[in-house]
Amino acid sequence: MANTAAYRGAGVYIYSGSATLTNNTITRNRNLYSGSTTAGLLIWPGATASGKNNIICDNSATANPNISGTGSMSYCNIGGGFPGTGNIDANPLFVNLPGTYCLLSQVAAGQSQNSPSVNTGDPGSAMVTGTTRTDHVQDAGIVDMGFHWPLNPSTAAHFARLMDESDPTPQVQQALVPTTMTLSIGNYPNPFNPTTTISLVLNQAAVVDLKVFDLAGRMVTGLFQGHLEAGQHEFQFSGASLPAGVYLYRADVSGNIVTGKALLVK
Ligand SMILES: [Ca+2]
Repeated sequence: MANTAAYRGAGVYIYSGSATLTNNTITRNRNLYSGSTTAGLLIWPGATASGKNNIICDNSATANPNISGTGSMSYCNIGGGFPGTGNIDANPLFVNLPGTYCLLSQVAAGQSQNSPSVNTGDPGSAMVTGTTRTDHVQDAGIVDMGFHWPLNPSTAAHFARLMDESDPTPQVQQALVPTTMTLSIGNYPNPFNPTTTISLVLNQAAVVDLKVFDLAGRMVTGLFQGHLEAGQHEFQFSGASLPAGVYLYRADVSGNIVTGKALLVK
């Protein structure tokens, strides 16, 4: 999968519970949000993941681009490395062809060398139906890491369209965020000196990033970053050490932006 996200976990974002990932290729995911973390596989605190035979490489984010969180991975190729039996950190040598991509370079398919992810999956894993080869031949021997494409190239092209998000617009994680998000934000008192309370009301749980900026667009302070349950939440903003003037606060609520103005008088 290759996607963009406005916030975190552009590829896979495991928000709660426990997930198992086997034979996935998670690559070329990008986070466009400044300061974002982990574009490949993000395992949120409290959630867990286990998996094997995955390729998680070449994702792009400010920090921990490929994976972060608590997980048990084995026989995976993970950029930057990850502890676990059989894990490697190596260029997977993808071969991209029209209609498909992220096939593994394989001598058997005519390439000059084998990808390090060929025949290095878990030797105890059952063989996956499908191919990682450019010549559309069923995987054989020890299972290869990564996604196995359908043997029929026309079907593979269909999968490519499903999985390749070429739209550069940041995407909200639709599968994980209910579709109807309603929210409101405000502050009181306003005008204020020296402290005001910013109130954010959510109708559902969300990942929130609340910051304050001056009129020149410079960030003054970050007030909150993390998960919030549905309901009303209050944050104190102190202007004690700031010059009088207008300050803008901005909350990114799982990709939805709300803003407000606070006037500091002295
Ligand atoms: Ca193999």
